[in-house]
Amino acid sequence: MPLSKQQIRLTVAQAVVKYLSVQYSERDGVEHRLIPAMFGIFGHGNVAGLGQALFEYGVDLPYYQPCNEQSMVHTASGYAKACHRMSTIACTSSIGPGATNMVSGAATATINRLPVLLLPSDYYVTRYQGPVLQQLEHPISADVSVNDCFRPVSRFFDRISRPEQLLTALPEAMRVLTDPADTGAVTISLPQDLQAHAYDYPTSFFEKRVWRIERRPPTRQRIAEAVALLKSARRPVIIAGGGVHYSEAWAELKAFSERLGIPVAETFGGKGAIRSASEWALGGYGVTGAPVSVKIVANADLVIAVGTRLTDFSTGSQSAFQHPDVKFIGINVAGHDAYKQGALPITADAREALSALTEAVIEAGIRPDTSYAGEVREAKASWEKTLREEIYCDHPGEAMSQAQLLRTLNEEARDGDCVVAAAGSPPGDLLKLWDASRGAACHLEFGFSCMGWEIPAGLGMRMSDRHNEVYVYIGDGTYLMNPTELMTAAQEGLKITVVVSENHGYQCIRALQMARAGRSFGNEFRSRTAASNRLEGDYVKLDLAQNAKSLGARAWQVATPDELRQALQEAREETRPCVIVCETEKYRLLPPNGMWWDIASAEATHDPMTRKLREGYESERRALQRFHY
Ligand SMILES: Cc1ncc(C[n+]2csc(CCOP(=O)(O)OP(=O)(O)O)c2C)c(N)n1
Ligand SMILES: [Mg+2]
Repeated sequence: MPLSKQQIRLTVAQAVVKYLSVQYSERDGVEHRLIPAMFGIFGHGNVAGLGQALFEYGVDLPYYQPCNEQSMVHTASGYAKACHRMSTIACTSSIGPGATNMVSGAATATINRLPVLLLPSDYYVTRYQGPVLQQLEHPISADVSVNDCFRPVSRFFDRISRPEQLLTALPEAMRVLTDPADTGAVTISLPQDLQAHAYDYPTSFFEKRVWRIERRPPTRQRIAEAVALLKSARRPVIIAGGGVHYSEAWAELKAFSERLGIPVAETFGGKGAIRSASEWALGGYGVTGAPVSVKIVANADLVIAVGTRLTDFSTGSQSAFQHPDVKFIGINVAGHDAYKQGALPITADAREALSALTEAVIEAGIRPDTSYAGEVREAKASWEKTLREEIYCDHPGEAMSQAQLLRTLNEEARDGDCVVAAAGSPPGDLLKLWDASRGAACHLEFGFSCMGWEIPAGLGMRMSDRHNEVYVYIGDGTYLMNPTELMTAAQEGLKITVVVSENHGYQCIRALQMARAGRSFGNEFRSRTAASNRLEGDYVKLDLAQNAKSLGARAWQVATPDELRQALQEAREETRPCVIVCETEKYRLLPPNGMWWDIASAEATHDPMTRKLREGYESERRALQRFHY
């Protein structure tokens, strides 16, 4: 039965390409192409399907070539993050390992609520060929494939088994990608034979379609309830998360904070939510945040969480909120997050909720408490003193510290540039030290904290902005895990500047290990010694700069802040991808801020060191942890 009079005969893969080429997003009257490009690595699963389709129909859906399927998903989520979720990139993989390589990318995107469209290939839908190369056969479930691994890490999953299913699957995929509460990885599994099967699709399916990214308004009743809480609060604080960026609620957040005199602490996702200098900005907050924000939050009687998931890094594993009568307001597009901590939930877009709240408090005549302003000022001044005297200073006989590295990078970054980090000590260091009020944005992926996200995500950010510098700040462990997208950056002439802190190991994990187990084990890049049969020998000599050169980058090896500054200035003029390897002091990580994190020491042990640490852990847990519901 024809579905409409006008039809066009296309393969399933050609229909996907044609459909994606005409999808748009729109918010506040501004339209963007929802999916302007597709990344992919071809194999037998997609070369004759999507590969052929991109070649014949891909004029408006340019193809990009990554080096690794996980990386291409990271590129897509980095791109989406920089576009504040208005656009993303599609990713096609072959079946089997190509598909499963995308699973970590999918989880990273979903946890960070970043839209990505994944098109893994799948086994033969027609079955008569028997198992195809790379097919996992499930003995009692013939319709299971490795692609079922995508289900828990996707916000929408469909396996297409007939060509006409695209008519419902693709619109639903677009709806989820553009829904602020539901968005994340969307996976459409495409059997390899089906990709090449033809069907007479209605031509109207390929007409331009615009998907509005809705701003959900708050209800009047919730705003009134929030005003009542604000009226009686003496020490309110705002915890700003990634939702502030995604909603582009920067001005509304600042206005609300300044009008009411409420200090703002920023989570990893929310870093830079206060974009210009403000006496109420407390900077980065959480287990690795600045001590000033930790102190103010600990004593707050009203915590207003805006667009944050409140993970353990923000709650200090439920030790952070110490005021005996602390109350919470949760502003979030997702009900799941708005209700956390037993909060008064305002299930709404951050910008809408903050402007409604500001209007309502003005009407209610609520005035800021001036003594609170003095306290905030003092706490900030004391942190600035610590920075000057203890953190940025030289330590004789030691290599450059990561704090000195970061200060140099911060000083060299200009308005419009951005810095990217996800794992190791870099995201925590940036959260604590990066001054976003200088104009350079800070994109931290700490939802999944996926080592290897940084370089590909930086590439995605570069794709969204070809003018400003994109700095990727990573550790040596992270560089070793995934440097290969430097080749894609070179291939596309997309410059990113990667700054690597070479401290010869997974030093942030070693520091945690020393605090909780008390013994260094398995976290440094050292060779095996015969005596202990452990990795306790010499540090392995690496030449990461040489490695980066081999992948098409220009590279520098530096040892001092001045050398780093010089390299950063040269990198700014460069068109190729750049990698600056900085030797840093191994154990000179940034000092902790006093916030607790529930990482348990071993409950049973013969090691006196570990036993002592366990005792400390238990007494801290008893003293600090409390629950809010
Ligand atoms: C894919 C992945 N594997 C493991 C981890 C756990 N992990 C977190 S940080 C880290 C060490 C990172 O080392 P490096 O990049 O050198 O940074 P440093 O700790 O030295 O600052 C590890 C292994 C992770 N976050 N992601
Ligand atoms: Mg390291």
